[in-house]
Amino acid sequence: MSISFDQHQDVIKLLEISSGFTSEGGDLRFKKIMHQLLSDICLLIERHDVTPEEFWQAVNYLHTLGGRQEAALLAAGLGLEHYLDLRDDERERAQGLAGGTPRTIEGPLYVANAPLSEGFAHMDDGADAGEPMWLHGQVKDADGRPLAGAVVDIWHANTLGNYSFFDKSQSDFNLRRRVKTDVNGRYAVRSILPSGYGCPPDGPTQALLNRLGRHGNRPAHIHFFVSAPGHKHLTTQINLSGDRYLWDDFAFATRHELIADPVKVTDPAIAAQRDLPGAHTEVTFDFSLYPTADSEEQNRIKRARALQN
Ligand code: MBD
Ligand code: FE
Repeated sequence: MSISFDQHQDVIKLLEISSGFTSEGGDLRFKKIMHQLLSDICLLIERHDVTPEEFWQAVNYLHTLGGRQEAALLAAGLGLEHYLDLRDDERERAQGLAGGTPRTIEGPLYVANAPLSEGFAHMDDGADAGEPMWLHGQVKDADGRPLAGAVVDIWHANTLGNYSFFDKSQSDFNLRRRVKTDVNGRYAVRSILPSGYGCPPDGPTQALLNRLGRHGNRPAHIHFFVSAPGHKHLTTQINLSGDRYLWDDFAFATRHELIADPVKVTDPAIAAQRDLPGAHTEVTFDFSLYPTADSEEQNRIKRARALQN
């Protein structure tokens, strides 16, 4: 062939019609994006000489991925969610709005409207005999002043790496709480030390990762949304030092500034002060929130989540 297939007049015409370029209605930006997507798929099929069998295998894969509600999990595992973070970081740098605690991916396992309390919350229902964890810290503004009344929305896995709601063996909102910071900008929770997450071994995400020769594991981590009026909404996580996957996270969420060091506390006086039965692990993490550029206080982007009703 002297002429590349994607330059073929019939293909050009086909993609223009299928993307709606020759139709009146619809959305022009969406048409352009679909045109690019379809052109790229055709080019990929040509370049790699994708067989019809391979093509229909991919289509069936999408059916399975949707059926298992793993599309957002795959987006994390392929690094696309982290890529969006890199773009947000770059945009903030370019606009001179960078600063504060770094963002990192939300992941696919958030559930909205966890119980809200003032200053302190007990996050675990007691069903998991994990290592007791005292997680606490302070929320500050860009000048280092404590932010009272900030909402710290926390979610994490149990000792098996599973999250309530998605794991139906756990009680509703287990290991999910929202805490409002006190007058000194402080939050504190009693919980259990989480274990790292692993993709469902029989699921489509892990199947794809296997074919890439990759694992589907994350280090032990704790998720946060931190928000306060007039400040940028922060989506972040802390990853716990000492975990073998700390720098080998399949979802690329670890950042140097977001590593927390769990500390063993054996002093009975401290345990008593915290109303804990005894020895426990303390995790301390402070947040720095920067002002928002727009007047909206809730400027968090709505994202794809597993259907939760
Ligand atoms: C998780 O717990 C998680 O945080 C991400 C990003 C992906 C899968 C499971
Ligand atoms: Fe997670």
